[in-house]
Amino acid sequence: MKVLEAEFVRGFIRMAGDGWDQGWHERNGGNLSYRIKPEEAASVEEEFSRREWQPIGTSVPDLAKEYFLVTGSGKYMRNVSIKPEDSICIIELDEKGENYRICWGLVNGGKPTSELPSHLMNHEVKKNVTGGRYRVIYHAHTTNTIALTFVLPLKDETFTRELWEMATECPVVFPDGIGIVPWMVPGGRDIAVATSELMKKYDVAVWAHHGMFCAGEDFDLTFGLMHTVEKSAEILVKVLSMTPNKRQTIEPDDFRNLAVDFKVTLPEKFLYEKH
Ligand code: 2HA
Ligand code: ZN
Repeated sequence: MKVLEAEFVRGFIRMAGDGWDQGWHERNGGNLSYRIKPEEAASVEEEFSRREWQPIGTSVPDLAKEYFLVTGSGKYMRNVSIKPEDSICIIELDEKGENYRICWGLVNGGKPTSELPSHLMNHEVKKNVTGGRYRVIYHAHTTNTIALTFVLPLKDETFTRELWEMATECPVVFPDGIGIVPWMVPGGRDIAVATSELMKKYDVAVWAHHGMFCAGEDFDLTFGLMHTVEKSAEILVKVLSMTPNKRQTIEPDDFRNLAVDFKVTLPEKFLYEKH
C-alpha cells in the first residue's frame, strides 16, 4: 500500500488540519507524532527508503526499533494536508532507542520536529503506563490555555480545579488532572524530562507561556482532549474577563457526586476547600 493511502496516515493528516482550523498552529507552531503499529508499518514498507542514522538527543530504550509518523521541524501544520510528503515523515528508531532514521517523507529535506525528544520520551512513558494502548502525542499553541499561564499560579492543583469547574464534562474527560511545566527552553532534553515525568500521572501537560501537550490512544481521543481543555480555558478567560469572583460554580461535593455516577476517580488533591 502507498503511505498516503494508509488509514493511520489519513487520520494523522486530518488531525493536523483540524488543529490548524482551530488556530493553534501559527507559522510552524506545534507538532504531532503517532507510534505506528507493526502491521501498519509492514503494510507501507514497500515505499520506504532509509536515510542516515541521526541522534535523537535523548535515549528511549523502551521504544527501540519502533516506527513513528511525525511532523517535520519548521514545517507548517497548515501545509500538511496539501503537501504531506514535504511536511511529515516516518522514522525508525535503532535497537538502543538513541538514534533515528527517516524512512519516508520530508522529500525536500529536513528533519523531524524540534520537539522530538519530548514526543519520544512521552511516548515511552505512555507506552509503559498504558500497556501499549496510547499512540498519539500532540503539541499545540492553544491560545486560552497559554493566556491562563500568566494569571493562575503554575500549580497542577489550580489549573486542574479551575478548568474542571468551567465545564461539567471536564472531570470526566480528564479525571487524572493536568500537569504544569514552568517556563523552560523548548526543544531539548530537559523540558522533555520534565514533561514525561508529568505524563506518568496525567494525559495533559501545559508548558507555561508556550502551549500544551496531550497524549491519547488514537487521533479522536487526543484531539478531543486538547479541544476540551482549550475550550474550558476559553470559558475561564471569559469569566475572568467579566469578574474576578464567580457568583456560583461546581463545588467539591458536586464533583464527588459526579464521580460516582460517571464512574471516574477524582483525586482529592484537586477538591480542596477554597475558603
Ligand atoms: O515550532 O511548537 O515548541 C514548533 C514548536 C516548538
Ligand atoms: Zn511549541
